[in-house]
Amino acid sequence: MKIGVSAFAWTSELKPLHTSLFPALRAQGIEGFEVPMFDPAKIDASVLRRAFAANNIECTVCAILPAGINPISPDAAVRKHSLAHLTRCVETCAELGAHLMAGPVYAPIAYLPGHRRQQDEWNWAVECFQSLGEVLDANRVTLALEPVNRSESFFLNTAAEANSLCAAIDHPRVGITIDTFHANIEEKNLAESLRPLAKRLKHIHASENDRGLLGSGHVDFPAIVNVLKEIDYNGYLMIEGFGYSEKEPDALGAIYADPSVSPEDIAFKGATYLRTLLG
Ligand code: LER
Ligand code: MN
Repeated sequence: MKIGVSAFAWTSELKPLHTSLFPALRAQGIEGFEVPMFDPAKIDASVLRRAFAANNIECTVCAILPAGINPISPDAAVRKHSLAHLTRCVETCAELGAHLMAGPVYAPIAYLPGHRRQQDEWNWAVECFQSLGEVLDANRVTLALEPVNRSESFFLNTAAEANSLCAAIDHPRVGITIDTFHANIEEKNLAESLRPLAKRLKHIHASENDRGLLGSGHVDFPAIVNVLKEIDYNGYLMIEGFGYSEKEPDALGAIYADPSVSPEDIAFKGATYLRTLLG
């Protein structure tokens, strides 16, 4: 397993100036850095790609759908536009040199239409991600669909649901991200919920129950890491937490993080904690 950190610790809007963080990340043994992608056109892929290569850091992406993009919309025109958006996201991953795109890309965050998931919506999601398969192959990108908790989506909340969706899509480049923050809310037994995913599990967002410092809350990371070892998971433990810094007004942490926990604490102390568990 490899340890990485998401830019979300510092910012939702990654700017080329954030590449100045990279040498310190590498010096701390952090191998991967996750780029949040809302609008792929806003990402300066060539600058970032050079900085990743210069610092020997692997890039992964977390795509989050902006307003107007919705693969499970009842409007066929919106669904078509959404596939085009996802295609641009995957192409931008390739430009960044990333081979993995995580994120809840089946629907926008907080798309809560007020009904249970319907069969049409499930079929539209399957259709969308099957259609994306060729683009994933051509760009050598794996899509790791991320279930999120019920206040962010009605569509995919649990590991078992994500497993069923992936089985229906049935494409080798479509797998699953499990974010321990969301799973802590939705699973009866978080660690055991990972076991049936086996090879479909492509990515982990390691996140405390309050999105703060790993090991400071009640997510049972020792049990999670044990199951990951038992299923031979060899992807990232990508730290997705939010720190507080006056210098980072675009961070979600600026709104709710513990003021005594900085973005660097989230990354460096989090990585040290995970390394201890990996042994
Ligand atoms: C993205 O990785 C995530 O976990 C979502 O909660 C973002 O809103
Ligand atoms: Mn996540």
